Amino acid sequence: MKAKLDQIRCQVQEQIKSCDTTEKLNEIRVSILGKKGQLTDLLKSMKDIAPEERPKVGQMVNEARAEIERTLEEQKRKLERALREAKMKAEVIDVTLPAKKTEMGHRHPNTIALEEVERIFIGMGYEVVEGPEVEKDYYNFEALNIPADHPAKDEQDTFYITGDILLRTQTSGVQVHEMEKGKLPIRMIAPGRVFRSDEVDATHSPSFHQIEGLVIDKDITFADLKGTLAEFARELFGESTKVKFRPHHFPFTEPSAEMDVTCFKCGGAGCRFCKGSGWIEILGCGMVHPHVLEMSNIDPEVYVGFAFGVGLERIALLKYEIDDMRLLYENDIRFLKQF
Ligand code: 2NL
Repeated sequence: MKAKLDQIRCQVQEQIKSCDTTEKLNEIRVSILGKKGQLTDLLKSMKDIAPEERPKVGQMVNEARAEIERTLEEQKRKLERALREAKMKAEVIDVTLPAKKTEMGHRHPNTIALEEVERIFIGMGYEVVEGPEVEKDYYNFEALNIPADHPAKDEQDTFYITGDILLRTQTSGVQVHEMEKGKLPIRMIAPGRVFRSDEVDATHSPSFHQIEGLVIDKDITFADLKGTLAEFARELFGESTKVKFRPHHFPFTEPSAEMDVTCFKCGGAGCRFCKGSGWIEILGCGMVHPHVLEMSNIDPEVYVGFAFGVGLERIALLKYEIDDMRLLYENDIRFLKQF
């Protein structure tokens, strides 16, 4: 019996130690310790042993069993550790490998131009205010002194949602809301998307962007308007840029003007870019009409102001020498990457 036991122990120890998977280890466990295992069989043959010998033999079998279980457990841990180490080795990251090239996004020329304009006016103490793209007729037209029969109000030019709700055609409404708040003085720009019922071509789009500016304070004069907008032009187009103001008409300003800048391509000599004139039209402006102030509860006897409006796409097209506005809306990354 003892010889048999020793034989099983030796043989099993060998088997276990040369075993290389946990599945095989399990098979060994079953073949030795399982219901029909060798050790179990041995216990069954206890009945053939003299009763006084049984406790001793029983103890031996138990010890052998404990020993085999220990070895099984040890080998199992060894195998698991080896597996973990192999896995870690396989997962090692080679930090010297060249990185994958990721496609980077790019700021849109409109965004670059807008941030530049905002930077200039913030530098002069202006606040940037945004407002809704859907507006009441009152804030888009009436409060700006645009009469009911004005051609701009025609359905051919304006997208109406209902009879008196529309997609704003200018960002002036944002400024009317600010004036109504009654907190003076005001020094603000209102950038944003505007809508006009235009056909798409190289210079038109039904949706584009505008930046309007408004200053209201005591003792503001046309000289303040000129100085401010001349400085804006110099910062945007370069120190040597000159400006000129041509009389114009807007219902919301009086007097009104359009401002031209010297062509930054030819410096004013005349070229293809400025169509030979040496000047490029850049914005509309004027002194806020007294009636516009009055409608927003500002006393035109005490307060005066100037305002201006400039197309963002126009600035982007000029600054980056783009000759077709449609390029700004196609979002072709090969185009956008250039700016
Ligand atoms: C243009 C130029 C302009 C304004 C916009 C304005 C706003 C308020 C009061 C008075 Cl709240 N004016 N904005 C002034 C002058 C020109 O835009 O070419 N518009 C069609």
